[in-house]
Amino acid sequence: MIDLFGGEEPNQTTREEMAEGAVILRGFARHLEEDLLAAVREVAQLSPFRRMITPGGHVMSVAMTNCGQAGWVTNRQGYRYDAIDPETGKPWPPMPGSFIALAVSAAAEAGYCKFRPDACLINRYEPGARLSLHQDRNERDLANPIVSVSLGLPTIFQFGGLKRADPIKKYALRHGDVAVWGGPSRLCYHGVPILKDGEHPKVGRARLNLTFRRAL
Ligand code: MD3
Ligand code: FE
Repeated sequence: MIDLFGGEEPNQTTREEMAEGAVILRGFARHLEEDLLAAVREVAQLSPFRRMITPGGHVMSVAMTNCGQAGWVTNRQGYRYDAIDPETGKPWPPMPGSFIALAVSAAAEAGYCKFRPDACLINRYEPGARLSLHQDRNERDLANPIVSVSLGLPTIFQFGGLKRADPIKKYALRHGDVAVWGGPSRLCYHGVPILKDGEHPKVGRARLNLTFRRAL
């Protein structure tokens, strides 16, 4: 086969607008899959995936870890961002360079050219895991968008409105898709239904989601 791109994949992406301020960049992270998966493994070696306890006392079905200056944590006391991993007693692993570059370029592509993440929450869904409908409002300045990267098994993401009872739209999120949520969409309710069983060639029986935030 003739190598037209000198080994570099072109970052060929199609945009799908979900709502004002919310866009899916289809396949935006695909060419980075190897780097991203290796970096997830390195983070998880230092701060392992764990299932946290909600303020209501339930064990979450999604396993989580973090990297960056701040990490999202929950326990009986509530939700918060913390510089220290409560499991290791040490700071979260630094955010890998490949993560920062991807989050900054995806945000810029979506029109948020000043976004600089300081927190990356890594969610791991195994078959049966889900994340019920919620808003993300623990970040200090809600003017900053959230960038999310999907890897592994696909899901049908649930995207609602500013009120819990607003109608829900559904969007497939597949391996390599990046979504950016900002402006009027930043406080929209959203959730992830029960993950169906399957096997992804690079990720195995799981879906990984990286969410990049400006927390502090
Ligand atoms: C829409 N994660 O970690 S990412 C979360 O796939 C979370 O793991 C999901 O919701 C996941 O909080 C969804 C997509 C996402 C993230 C933040 C949003 C959608 C959003 C904030 C506002 C509106
Ligand atoms: Fe969320």
